[in-house]
Amino acid sequence: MMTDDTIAAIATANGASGIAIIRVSGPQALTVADQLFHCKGPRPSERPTHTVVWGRVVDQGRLVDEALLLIMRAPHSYTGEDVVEFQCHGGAITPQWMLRAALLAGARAAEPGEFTYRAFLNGRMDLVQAESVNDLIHSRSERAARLALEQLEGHLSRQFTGLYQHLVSVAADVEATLDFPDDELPPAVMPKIAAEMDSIILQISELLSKWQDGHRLREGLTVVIAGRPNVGKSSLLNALLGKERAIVSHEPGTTRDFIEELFVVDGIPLRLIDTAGLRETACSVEQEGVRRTRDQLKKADLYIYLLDASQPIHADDLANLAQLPKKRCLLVLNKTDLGKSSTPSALTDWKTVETSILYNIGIENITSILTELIKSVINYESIPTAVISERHYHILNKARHALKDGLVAVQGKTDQVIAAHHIRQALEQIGAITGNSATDDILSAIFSKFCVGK
Ligand SMILES: Nc1nc2c(ncn2[C@@H]2O[C@H](COP(=O)(O)OP(=O)(O)OP(=O)(O)O)[C@@H](O)[C@H]2O)c(=O)[nH]1
Ligand SMILES: [Mg+2]
Repeated sequence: MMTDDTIAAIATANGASGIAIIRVSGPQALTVADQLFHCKGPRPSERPTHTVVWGRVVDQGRLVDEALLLIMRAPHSYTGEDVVEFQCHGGAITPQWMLRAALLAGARAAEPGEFTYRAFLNGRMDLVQAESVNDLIHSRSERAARLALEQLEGHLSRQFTGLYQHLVSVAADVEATLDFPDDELPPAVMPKIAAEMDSIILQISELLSKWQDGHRLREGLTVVIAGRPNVGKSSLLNALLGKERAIVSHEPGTTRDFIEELFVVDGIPLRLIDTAGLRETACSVEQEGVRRTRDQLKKADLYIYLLDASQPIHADDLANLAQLPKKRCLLVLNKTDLGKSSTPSALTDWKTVETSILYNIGIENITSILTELIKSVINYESIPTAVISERHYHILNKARHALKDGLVAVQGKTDQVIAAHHIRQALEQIGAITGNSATDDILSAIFSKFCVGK
């Protein structure tokens, strides 16, 4: 990516919309605006920063659109460079014309993430904050968005920066010991360094322990809907989603391949999975469906197990339930409109909801118990400081390894040079998180995931 040229992109989503925004950033941004934008009074480049002006965009004598122009001069802009934004009419055509006009006036089409990359290079945000921009855009639930926003505000960056600075001071201490012959080193020095390293390892471990929560919050919890054929699993999926997503039929064995849909409860994204009914069958396609259901059952976070309440419980149900973790499972006794058989005593201490999904009865009770279950697998309190990115997780793990090796060297007094080497490694790792020591490869891997215009 180059940064001394001027880039342009449509910053809003494609499709019919009232307004679209064309963003231009770089040293020539105001020149591009001067060429395209015709307004009363001074030209864009003669106007102060943070002003808005109405005018017409004209490309080679042809009117492209009426638009508002926003002027944000360096360094007070998203990228830290001169930025102009055209607010024009949305839709499939006008924004494309506007972009083409900006390109003809001297800008270059931006690559994905290039605006945020420039913001990073110009010190407007660190790498952790830049990543959160992408997380925010792709958030699938309110809580995930709030977490990304906290990260953008620097919450997580501050923790990493603190860690980095702590590590820098330990590294300096260790390097200083290298200048001493072993027998002249004051005896308190190495134990103090070891204690510092220990506390950093602890901090990293704490961050890592919260990763699971952050990760679940972003990717969503997997909730498998299971049970014997024909009990109403697909009906439940449809009722929760409020749409006819899965085929429902009175024939047992209707669902074969599993069906996955996103469903948000209490701000947490859930990946609801409707599965093939569990039974022995001669049909090879259904057998494959049942095998896939069992696969899903092994890796789910939460379970909804349906029973036909009007029928006496089947031995298979008891066998299936014995495989599921009681604390993470909701038992749904469906078809109560057809009558109620008594619940076996073995199931009385399971979380249970009675429903008649066909008549839309009891669905809210399912969502409220799901909320309780979610709380049992995600620690809501720890979320604001959760490490959510997989990249951070892997780097922190490596840094912890390096530090542990370093600690062994310090404690065993094997060799301070080796200890210093491990600490430097850890320092480099943590630096790669915030961008203090990120390589070009890391940077392009991060920013290429962005959409164009961000
Ligand atoms: N009476 C009654 N019928 C229901 C209820 N819920 C679902 N059904 C009916 O039961 C039949 C089976 O429903 P599905 O949702 O297809 O059941 P399933 O568990 O997905 O079945 P498979 O995909 O075959 O495993 C359909 O005819 C539904 O209309 C209910 O609460 N009461
Ligand atoms: Mg089904």
